[in-house]
Amino acid sequence: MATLDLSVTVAGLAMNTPLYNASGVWCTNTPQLREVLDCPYAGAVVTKSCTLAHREGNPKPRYRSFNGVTGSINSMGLPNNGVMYYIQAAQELAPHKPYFMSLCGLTREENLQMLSTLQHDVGAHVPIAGLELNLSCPNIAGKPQIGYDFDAMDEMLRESFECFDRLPVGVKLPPYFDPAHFDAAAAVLRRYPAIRWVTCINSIGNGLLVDPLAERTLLTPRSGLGGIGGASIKPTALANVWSLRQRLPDSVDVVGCGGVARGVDVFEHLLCGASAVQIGTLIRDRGLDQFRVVTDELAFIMRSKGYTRISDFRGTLQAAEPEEWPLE
Ligand code: RRO
Repeated sequence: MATLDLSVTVAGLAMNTPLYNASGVWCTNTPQLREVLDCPYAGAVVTKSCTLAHREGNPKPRYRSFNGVTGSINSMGLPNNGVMYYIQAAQELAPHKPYFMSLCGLTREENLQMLSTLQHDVGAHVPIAGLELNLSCPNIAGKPQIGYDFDAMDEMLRESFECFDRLPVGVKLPPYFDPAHFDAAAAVLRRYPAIRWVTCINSIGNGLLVDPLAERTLLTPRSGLGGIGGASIKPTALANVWSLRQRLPDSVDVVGCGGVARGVDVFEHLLCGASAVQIGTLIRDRGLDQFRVVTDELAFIMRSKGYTRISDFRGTLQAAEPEEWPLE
């Protein structure tokens, strides 16, 4: 049997498999980051989005899954250990695979301060592979998602690249639901050739889950509103991966995120043009061994189709054949 090559690159950084954790899942502290780094079926790790200072986040309950891995809702509220913690974690862990830091300052000044620290105060020996600017946290009261305000996003990126240029940078985008918004987001992103990847998508913001027996919301913070993840968001995630892949130059990788419960979901993300695929709800609810399960399923699909490497099928999605007698 031909050996399979599952290796990919994101921003030119080599990964032995296309899978890694979604930011926020299994990546808040050093032991969790170490576990992802030690997992042979994860090709990289990305940290929990961080702020300048440690944050406790929103009151609990702030995370619930529903129907197995069909869905999750969270209003974590950016609980994290602060930017210095994740810089030190990189140093301590000495990762042998890409270690991405996710940044999500509460204000513009906070983002610029974190970037300035990373630009000037972190030695070249600290093994951070790249930075992801989270433009799409849905869960902070009074802080709208910047990815939905194209002027603010443009301004944020302009200021960020004015003060930071020493590592590859990517952005985490919110889901878009209209082709005009894919166009507008891509137009902003194309203005910044330094952007090396976009991760699509963050959770679908401000869903509401109701416990009909208790007649209460499932979550406590923000009247129960929270970001929706899990299998039910796959169609939106795939639409975003595909649409941004079509609109961005080849120098920008698209990292898929959203709706991965099985290997076939990863296969679909890759067909839509993803360079790598992150897993959130499944790992959060069922554990890191799911990287192995999903990889085995992806490998089975590739073998059965005669593919030996990801580039054999990545981005090759075709339109449905027109039907002579459509059923609908
Ligand atoms: O911490 C959170 O509440 C959170 C963040 Br920063 C994010 O980007 N996406 C999400 O679903 N939750």
